[in-house]
Amino acid sequence: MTSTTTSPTPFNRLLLTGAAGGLGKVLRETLRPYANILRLSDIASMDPAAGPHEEVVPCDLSDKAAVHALCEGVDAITHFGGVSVERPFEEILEANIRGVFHIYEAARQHGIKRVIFASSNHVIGFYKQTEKIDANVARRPDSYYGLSKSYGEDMASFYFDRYGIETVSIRIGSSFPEPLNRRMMATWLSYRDLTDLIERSLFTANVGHTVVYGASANRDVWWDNHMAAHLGFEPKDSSEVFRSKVEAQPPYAANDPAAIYQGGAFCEAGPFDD
Ligand code: NAI
Ligand code: 15L
Repeated sequence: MTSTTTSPTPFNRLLLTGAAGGLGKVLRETLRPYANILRLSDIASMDPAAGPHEEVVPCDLSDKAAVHALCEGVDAITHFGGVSVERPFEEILEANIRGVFHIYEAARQHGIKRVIFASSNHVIGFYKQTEKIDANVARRPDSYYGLSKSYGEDMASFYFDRYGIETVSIRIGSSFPEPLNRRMMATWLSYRDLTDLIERSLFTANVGHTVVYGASANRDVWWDNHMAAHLGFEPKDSSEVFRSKVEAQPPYAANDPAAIYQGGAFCEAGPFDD
């Protein structure tokens, strides 16, 4: 695969799903330079459109016709909407599994050629924290949620091979203002590094389907991004500045999944039907 990073000429209309969520609120601001019009969508209510560069289009991702209408006139999609934690399978099925299918079908029908998919470290959550893995390892989902992200990555791969729709699937670690616990010292992704990674994912040519891990330049490294070297992602921030604050928390018990597995507590969430 040959790639060149082009200077970011803004898209005319960029869709951001999940715009009312934690990351969506951040990206609503930071993605502004990348589009003449940012189309913001969520099932939840959000602040009304602030200016002529924004459009708010409410949508339930599980509604195929609504997603088709949502994607009309769009040039690229940053797909961050969906259930973002472990939940009963039926909830994950509607928002994440049907939702990602609806996004790709709409992309195909509307001729949209670039998708950024908010995947997650939970597609590989059952790897041990002592292992260093790249994007070629077999996935080891740790939850129904992780399974849905794994399915989303397969959907991205299929729609590239079959229809030439390019995707960067970002296996986001933990993207919050700061790491919230000891595990997140390794998985933390600053908002600045997330935005830089999305910019590269939007504007690098010939990405095919690229899988990239989204972590800042933290001291402890579980993920090797050599398979995504063409994106040129070099994180600037590090969780190290939060170490003394985080390590003031009590240590994990030796058998706590948060101390053993990359996916931490997701490895023991649920089941919900018992
Ligand atoms: P969040 O839960 O704050 O935001 C997700 C948004 O999706 C919410 O506003 C929610 O209303 C919306 N949503 C849920 N079901 C929907 C449906 N059926 N139709 C339309 N919208 C729906 O999550 P956050 O942290 O902002 O994450 C954004 C994305 O990034 C999610 O896809 C999440 O899985 C992914 N991600 C986030 C990580 C993080 O550390 N923040 C780590 C790994 C992945
Ligand atoms: C995720 O995929 C979740 O969306 C987020 O809320 C965090 O739990 C994050 O992973 C994490 O692993 O810390």
